Amino acid sequence: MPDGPPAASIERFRDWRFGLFVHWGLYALPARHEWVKNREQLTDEDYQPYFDHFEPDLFDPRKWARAAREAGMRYAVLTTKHHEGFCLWDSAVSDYTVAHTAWGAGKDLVKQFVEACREEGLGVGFYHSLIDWHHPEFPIDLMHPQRDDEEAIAKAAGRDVQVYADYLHAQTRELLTNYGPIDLMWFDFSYPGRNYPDGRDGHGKGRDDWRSVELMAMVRELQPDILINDRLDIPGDFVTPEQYQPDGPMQRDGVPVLWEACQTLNGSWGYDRDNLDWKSPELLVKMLVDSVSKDGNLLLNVGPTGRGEFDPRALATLAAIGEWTRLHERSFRGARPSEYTAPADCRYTQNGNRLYLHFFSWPMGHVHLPGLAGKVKYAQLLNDASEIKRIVHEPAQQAQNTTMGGTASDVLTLDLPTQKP
Ligand code: FUL
Repeated sequence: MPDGPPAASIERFRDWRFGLFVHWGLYALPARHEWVKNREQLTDEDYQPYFDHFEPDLFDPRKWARAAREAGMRYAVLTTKHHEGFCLWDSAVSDYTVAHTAWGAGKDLVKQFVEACREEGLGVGFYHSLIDWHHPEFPIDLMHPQRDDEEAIAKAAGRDVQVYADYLHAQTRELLTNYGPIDLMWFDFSYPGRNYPDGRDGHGKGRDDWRSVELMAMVRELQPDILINDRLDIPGDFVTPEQYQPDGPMQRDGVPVLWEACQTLNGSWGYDRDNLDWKSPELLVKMLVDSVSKDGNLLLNVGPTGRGEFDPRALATLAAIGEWTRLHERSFRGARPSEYTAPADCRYTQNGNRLYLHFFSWPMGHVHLPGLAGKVKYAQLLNDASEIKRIVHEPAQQAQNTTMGGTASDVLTLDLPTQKP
């Protein structure tokens, strides 16, 4: 059994650079964050109406996949099951699935999603939650919705998390057996202290609740080309900074590691109707460029509505990003970081012998590029291929006077339009 994925899977993932995350489940109906069950300490009974009313009549994953592709994304990751426990496929080991809803008899939304991605030429990833607030053997721990309910805790005393682990393994096996080759397995998430500090649930520290090593070995056996993320409490194939951009290329134990930043459109992963805190398309493009300049990917999330659509705000954001990616694709797809250090508020990406300079704020007339004198044959704006006419190559001595940073390396100066084109 190989320890890791083949190099071709790694390079394909690095080349994609930009993907879609989809958080979709029953929580789309309350429409106030995917952790609503936990945050509001809802019981299964409180949550039942969302199961009863799950009728996503507008669900059409081809529309999702098309929107992703037009935004410039090349892979998509779907929440097959989030912490609430509801499964989007017809799992043989659960009744808490779409196929058991009144609307969804016989339906398998994961299958439809996979087919839609393949039709649009997108890579496919499965998000799968380790946490399950519905499963009868999942312990009531400090993160559980019933954490303050003494009666529920007393009743849950005999729960056996290993029975739950069997379920987790069986479901993972289904997901990786029934849908052909899958590119990414995105587990979420392990956490310390799942037991009560006083050991009330009968487990001590250092438990192996998910049987992570065994789980990962099974994933590799079923899907030898797959990449697995890092949230199983053991090192995976790629790391997943959440809602932040790392300072530079990421490392594990001093060695570069594959990584993917995941970011929301508005602070919630699941559909959150009243959340007005939307990130601008401009900021999101900067996050994409920033990731690529540091050799990472960006996985950008949409939380579809309870009817199964991307809401107009999400679509507008994706469309605006798509305008940028259409014109600037070669600066990020398949791109790698550059050996040069970009000036302040800029990022470099590189594709072959072409170096791309991205401005996070438009410079005042010209820009000085340390280390590049004599190395650039031709310069142009990428959006319209218009030539940058005046390029001044200065050796280090002269450059000392002109560069703001006073660097000792040779400087290239480009004159730019005064207005951002
Ligand atoms: C977190 C989860 O708890 C969030 O709900 C979301 O799925 C995010 C990507 O990972 O850890």
